[in-house]
Amino acid sequence: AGFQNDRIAMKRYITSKETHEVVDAALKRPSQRSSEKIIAICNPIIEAIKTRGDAALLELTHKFDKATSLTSPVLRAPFPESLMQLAPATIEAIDISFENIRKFHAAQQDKPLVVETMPGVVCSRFSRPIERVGLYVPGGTAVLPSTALMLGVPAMVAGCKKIVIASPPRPDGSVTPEIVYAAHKVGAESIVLAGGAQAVAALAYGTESVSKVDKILGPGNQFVTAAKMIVSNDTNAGVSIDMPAGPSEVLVVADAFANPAFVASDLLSQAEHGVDSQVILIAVGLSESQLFAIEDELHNQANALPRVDIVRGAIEHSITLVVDTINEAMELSNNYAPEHLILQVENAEKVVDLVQNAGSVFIGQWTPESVGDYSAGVNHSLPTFGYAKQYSGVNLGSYIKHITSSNLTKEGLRNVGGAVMELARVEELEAHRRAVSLRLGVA
Ligand code: HSO
Ligand code: ZN
Repeated sequence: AGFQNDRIAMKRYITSKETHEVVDAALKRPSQRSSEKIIAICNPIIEAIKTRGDAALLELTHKFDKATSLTSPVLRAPFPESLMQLAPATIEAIDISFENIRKFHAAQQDKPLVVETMPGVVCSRFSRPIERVGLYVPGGTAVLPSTALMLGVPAMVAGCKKIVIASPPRPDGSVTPEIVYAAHKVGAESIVLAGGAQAVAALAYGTESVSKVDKILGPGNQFVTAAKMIVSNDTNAGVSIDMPAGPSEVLVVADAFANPAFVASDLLSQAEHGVDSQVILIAVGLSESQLFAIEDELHNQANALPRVDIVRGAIEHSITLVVDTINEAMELSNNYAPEHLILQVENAEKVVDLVQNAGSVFIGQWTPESVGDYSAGVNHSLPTFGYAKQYSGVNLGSYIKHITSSNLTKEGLRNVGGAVMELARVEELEAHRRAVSLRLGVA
């Protein structure tokens, strides 16, 4: 009982009173179970799928998802209406979100480029969709039909020919109707009723009933992530992945203009994802009483949440950093490279100029992260664990390859041929040089 009454509070650091080392250590992500161990668990699972296909996939699903009644690992489109029975309000919410996500990702389509680099030398770039994509929609402590939309809508917009969704079934062998409805809306060809490394392997190599794909996207636990890494390193699989994934995280920058209740609600909406989630508050020039107001809100709101126990776990390794200026705040934020960055500060729009590393930014007090998680139109599949330093979140480009072309006239070959022949000579690749000299009738 004593435990239940413990105050739910993030550890507080006044950065001006701490060394750099202490602040950096405080901003370290909670460490992950050693990836070697996870890889050692995943390898035999992947091998089993490769060698025994559907039979192994079903066995593993029976074992890990307790769906012992499941007899076929794949549900093929068209999906029966009976599997997408939803309340009208749910359908409306999915439809609105679908449309906003569609609009935002459709606008990301780039036009073909054509550049004449020299007279008669025309270089072009055009795009084509990746033909077959596998979208992993996690199960676990929450059902995430929103992830099916975030991964599926851009695939549909990009024009991917085959969209395969994989998601662990419920113990009764069924998929949540919201996921089936989302799969139907994005035009998925099938739903693979499996999770974990086994689902990833099935998508990478194909089985009797699972279609092999060219790219696997979507978040997942450490086994899913490790399996994605393993299959993408296997040249025999011929499959790529979106990005490495870690636990979800948010960093909120708040100043005296921020509403303490709003700030707390944003921290908690990320904290409820999992005990391994990390939430960080950077408080800019807040007084003791302002800090206390946020902490009080956090404690009270947390205790009213159904997932308070998960929140407690996440908050245990979450922190507040108190800084003096917005520049300090943004420097810390850029170093941390948060998946989600929420700016609840005066002139939040201006502060966006200072953002160097972040998955997605939520600007101003009327923009909770949850609108981006579901319905605003931006994608919620974002780089975590500091990977926002080098990765973009899932976007239309994630489903597209760019192909370049060159097209020369004889005049063009005359204009550029000298450079080609000289570089071929330097590299001592005579056939390269002759492919030009022969055409131009020169020595
Ligand atoms: N915040 C999560 C996405 C999500 N939230 C799904 C609710 N459902 C990771 O970006
Ligand atoms: Zn979320």
